[in-house]
Amino acid sequence: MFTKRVKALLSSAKADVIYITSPENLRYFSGFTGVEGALILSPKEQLLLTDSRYLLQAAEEAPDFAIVDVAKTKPIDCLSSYHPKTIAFEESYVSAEAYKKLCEALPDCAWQGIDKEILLQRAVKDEEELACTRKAAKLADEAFSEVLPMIKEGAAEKDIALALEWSMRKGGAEAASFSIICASGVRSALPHGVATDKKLEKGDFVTMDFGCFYKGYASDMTRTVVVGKASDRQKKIYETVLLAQETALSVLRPGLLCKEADAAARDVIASAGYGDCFGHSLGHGTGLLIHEQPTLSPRSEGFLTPGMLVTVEPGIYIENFGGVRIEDLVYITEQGYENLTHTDKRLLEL
Ligand SMILES: [Mn+2]
Repeated sequence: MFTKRVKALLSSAKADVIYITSPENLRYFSGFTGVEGALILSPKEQLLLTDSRYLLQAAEEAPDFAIVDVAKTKPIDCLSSYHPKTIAFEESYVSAEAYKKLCEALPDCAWQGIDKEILLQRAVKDEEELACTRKAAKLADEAFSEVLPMIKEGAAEKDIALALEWSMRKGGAEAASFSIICASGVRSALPHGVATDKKLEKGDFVTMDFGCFYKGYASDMTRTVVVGKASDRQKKIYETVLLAQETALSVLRPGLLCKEADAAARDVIASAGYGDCFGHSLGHGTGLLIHEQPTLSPRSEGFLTPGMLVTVEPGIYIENFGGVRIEDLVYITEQGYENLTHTDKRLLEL
């Protein structure tokens, strides 16, 4: 019996057989959460090939798939048994070495990438994926309010990052969705300043960018606070980023070009005089990976559709001074969007 997701992929692929090996796509198409295995999909059948470490788990997690022990049938022999003329595969995942071997084993076969089709399919989430993401976002919100009392002069960035991760994991997350960013003082000008031993000082901006995986789905949020009283310059930067973030949110709706969302935030930052201080794109999709389609950047070609998850995260970064980023994770609906991040965005002076 074909799963819905496999059916959709088979109808968009123009190959005789589809060969999938990345952990995220194994999981997406079959439900199997092991990190090594292969899916071989054809109009005839859907197979999950894996080794003895995972055979029982595979049968349990992927009940709609025929499970094949790779000790008995190697993926390459299985593929060749279809006598395919074309095989679709993940060209951005398969290593050059593995690709060479595949070509040598099946010299008359044409290999074509299927990454684009898969990313498009994964960009639109179903109810179950939304529910997992909603929970992951909630765990991040809860971690922030739990850790808030700790954010004060003398606390180490690393300890704050660890406390955020501890809280999310305690709440049921499998892991942090990336190396948690906690960057204070001049370090907050580093958009991806992973936490260090630096201690928070009076007057520091503190940018915390974090999230977790819940049942495989990532969340992502950022808040920036000030230790002690904010200066006028800090207030102006913060209010500009907040206005940019809220302006971008206000235009989100199905049909909007991804680059229009980016421009909405970028224009606010530029007209406040900080045009050179916002180097990254406005946001990205999330899902089984922390960065998925779509991308909200000035170069994006796509547009928003209901079911997409995107982050909205403008920032201003000033070398030798500091930076601010504010990020929410939102779900695109038929009418507009739903914000999955609920932590307040007014400037906190701690
Ligand atoms: Mn992000």
